[in-house]
Amino acid sequence: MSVVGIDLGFLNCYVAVARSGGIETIANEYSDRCTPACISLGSKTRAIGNAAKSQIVTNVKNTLHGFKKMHGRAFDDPYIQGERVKLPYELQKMPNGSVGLKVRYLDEERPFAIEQVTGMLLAKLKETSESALKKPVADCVISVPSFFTDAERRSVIAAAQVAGLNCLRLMNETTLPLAYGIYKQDLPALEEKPRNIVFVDMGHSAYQVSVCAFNKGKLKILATAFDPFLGGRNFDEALVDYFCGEFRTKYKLNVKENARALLRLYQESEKLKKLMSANASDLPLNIECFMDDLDVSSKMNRAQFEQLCAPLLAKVEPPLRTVMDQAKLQREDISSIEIVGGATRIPAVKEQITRFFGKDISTTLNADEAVARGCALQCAILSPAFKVREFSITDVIPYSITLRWKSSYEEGTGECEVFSKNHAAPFSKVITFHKKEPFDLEAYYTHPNEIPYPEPRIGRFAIQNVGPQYDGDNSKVKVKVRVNVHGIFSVANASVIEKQNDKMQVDQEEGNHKSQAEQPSQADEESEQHGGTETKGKMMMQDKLEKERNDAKNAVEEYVYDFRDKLYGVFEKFVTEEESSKLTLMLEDTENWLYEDGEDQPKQVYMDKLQELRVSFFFCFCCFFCFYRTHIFFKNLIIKD
Ligand code: ATP
Ligand code: K
Ligand code: MG
Repeated sequence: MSVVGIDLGFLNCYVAVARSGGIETIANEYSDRCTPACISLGSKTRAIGNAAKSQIVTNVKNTLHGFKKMHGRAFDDPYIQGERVKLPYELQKMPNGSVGLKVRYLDEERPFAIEQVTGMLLAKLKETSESALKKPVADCVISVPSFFTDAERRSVIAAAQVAGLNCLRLMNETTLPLAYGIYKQDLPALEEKPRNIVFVDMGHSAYQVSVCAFNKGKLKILATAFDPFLGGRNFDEALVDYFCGEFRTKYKLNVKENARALLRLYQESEKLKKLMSANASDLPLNIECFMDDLDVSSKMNRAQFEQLCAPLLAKVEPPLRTVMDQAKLQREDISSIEIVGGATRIPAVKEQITRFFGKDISTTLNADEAVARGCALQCAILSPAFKVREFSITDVIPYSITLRWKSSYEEGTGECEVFSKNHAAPFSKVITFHKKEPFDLEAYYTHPNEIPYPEPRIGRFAIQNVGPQYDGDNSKVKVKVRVNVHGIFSVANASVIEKQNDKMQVDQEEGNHKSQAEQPSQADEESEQHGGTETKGKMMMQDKLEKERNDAKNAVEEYVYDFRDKLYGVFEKFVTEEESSKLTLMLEDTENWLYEDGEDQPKQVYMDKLQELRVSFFFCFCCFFCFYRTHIFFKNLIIKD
């Protein structure tokens, strides 16, 4: 089993692996630890990462970048429409309403789904890790912004599948404190007051902060806050707008009409921005043969830059205030402030943070690599093959989630908030309903204007096979809802409690839980995190292993059912009859195996089986997307040269 952590950045991606007893950020074939999130397609070739970045200006319309936040969004989404007018490549509406990135590849115009695009990028990062580890890689942990909603998270997981990666956990970028805490020897003991640290990450596209409480062997995120629309790119844009204005009067050029010139201006502005971080004096901007064979030049200094970016700098403080309010902490409760992310290198950004907290900020963590390292550590913790110091991580749910229900027969409709904002995660809750007939549950983000996403609805779940009790009374229906390790909400299962069992059930509950739920709007709570307390240590470890083994087995079973559904459903038209019967046979074999030889196997065996299924599934998925003879593309993707 591999231990790989991937920082899937808007601009820059990093991969960290566990190797020779430590976590290491690894370099790609260009000896570069940073792989640009960039894909360039040509009539015969496909370049990803560094090679693609160098083609941004030469292969303008077919070089994809800046797509991270397109995940899970419809083409009509206001964010997508806003990006569309600024991007050098085209976007188009896919048949299912999602967004397609249109390029010319293998002499054919075609749109790629965002899962395919990120899938290509992830496949590249997978390759990089494979050549470092010198073995195949499947398991990994991938980072996502903490503000990603369900749809966005699901889409990233699908992209990982396209790349042949098994994402063990989507890790919030704000959980990077793991990279900090696991090595700290001087953390307060469990019974002592925790040490509170604020983490700030400003990357190219987003700004995220978290407050984290540390004790020995554990970290708990207390709150997160963010501005999903503030990052280095906004500072670049401010510079670009300024120079466009200047070049219009000085040279009579309309830069925004020329995609190539605009891209060059973006690149030079970014360089200038970085130089200004180190140097406060006047710095030149020169671009040769910019437009109409004209060389252009200008200059800027840090003071001017800060003035230009004043509206952006004013956005640094609000999330800091929010996160402190939500954690209910005063500034003096904070031991230190750790910053990561490229854009925190802007001196004025640092000043805003320092001023707010009234103390100096620390840079204990590597600003570029901490997220990838945190992911790799998480992957190591999840891997039974790796010995990592027990470390318990409690993350938070960034938005409150509400459940609504109705049934046609009863008048009963209602709603309740099942997870409050900043509730611990992952987490399961059991909610009890009193019903005589099947009913529907709909999950929503409680406050639509809190989420940076246009659709508050998460999903609809039908609770079936509910009837009255033998005496006509309501049945007691227990529904388990959860936010899983990926930060994704689901209704995990539902069960009807038969009347004769009622008493027993209640007794058990009273023994186990603090409160007993009778009202539909109340919930028993049941923590899912594995704790780090010494007393329970060993047994819990055994339980954990057994649970993982069972989960792995269930995963195979579920996959078989799901696959079969799709094979006779969405994939049906796209898979040949011959392939279909081959796959059917394989699914049958797997199912039989589960009841016979596969009944009691180690976890790894189930995981391998799952991987086998995934590869076949991937094949179908490819056929599914192959409306227009795109076989060749997918061959490129799966067969390594
Ligand atoms: P995101 O976290 O939004 O997905 P990312 O992880 O790809 O994006 P980072 O690699 O953390 O982003 O940061 C990239 C940004 O940091 C770019 O805007 C880059 O110009 C900026 N940056 C890097 N170094 C400096 C510097 N020395 N001064 C100013 N800005 C810098
Ligand atoms: K990054
Ligand atoms: Mg980042």
